[in-house]
Amino acid sequence: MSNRLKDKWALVTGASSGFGAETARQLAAMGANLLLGARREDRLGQVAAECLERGAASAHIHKMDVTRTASVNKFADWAGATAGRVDVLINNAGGAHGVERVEDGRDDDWEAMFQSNALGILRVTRAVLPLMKSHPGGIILNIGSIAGRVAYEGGSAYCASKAAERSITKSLRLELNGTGLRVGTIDPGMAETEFSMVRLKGDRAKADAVYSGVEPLSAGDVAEAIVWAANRPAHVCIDEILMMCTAQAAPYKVCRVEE
Ligand code: NDP
Ligand code: 8X3
Repeated sequence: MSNRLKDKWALVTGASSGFGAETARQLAAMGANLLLGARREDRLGQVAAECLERGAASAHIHKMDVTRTASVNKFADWAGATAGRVDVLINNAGGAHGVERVEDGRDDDWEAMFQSNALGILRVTRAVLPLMKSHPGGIILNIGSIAGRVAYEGGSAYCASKAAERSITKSLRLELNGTGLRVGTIDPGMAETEFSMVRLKGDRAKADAVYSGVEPLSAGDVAEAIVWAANRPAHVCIDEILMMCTAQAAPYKVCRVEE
């Protein structure tokens, strides 16, 4: 496979764990330069060190919170000063908070999901686009979810925030037509990361139960799809990838084999 990512500048949000961290490691193995952001700076530092071991051309970190415009703008200014350009933007930061039905839903959970999963993508893209526009062939990949396509009970706000991601991706694809920039969405089903610990507010037993009796996607599986899409030639745009583990046919249809 041709390596079109060597020496390219890739910016990954939510690079401190899960898909983002693994995407950074796989981009590193392709020889990319990395600009990594998230709220946990210590974890970003660990990921950056691993990236350098794996062959990254360079790895730079900066604390950022996608729910805050000032933080995102500062991050983009830092990216501009560090790299001068961005070739690959991976809008990955986000997650789910809670599994309550609408009648029991909490405002702070709903707001957190819309702030990160929908508005975060808008903020980061707005701030980073000036670093991409004069470089045709660049690519923006947003991380959506099966939840953005198929709603399920207890998922109302998360599903809606990921449906918003899908619409944002489509609008951007239209708006950037003619610039040579590509836009796509990678939409995984259940994958074992810190996602369920965050969603279930640190309840280890409940988080483990999500993956019980099933081999879910791993962060590595999803990162492979992200890096594959980013590594296509400049005239090829992967608009969307929907991927689930074999045992999952829908958010609510998972075949579990209990021992
Ligand atoms: P993780 O919890 O392992 O990773 C989430 C990442 O997002 C962390 O690096 C976290 O960093 C970062 N993040 C969260 N909120 C913010 C914020 N406000 N500002 C900056 N960074 C933030 O989960 P995943 O890797 O699984 O999730 C990554 C994306 O994939 C999310 O958008 C999620 O919705 C989506 N997804 C997950 C699936 C799954 O089953 N795991 C399936 C489909 C989609 P930090 O806490 O340090 O800020
Ligand atoms: C995460 C996958 O099925 O928990 O986006 O919504 S699911």
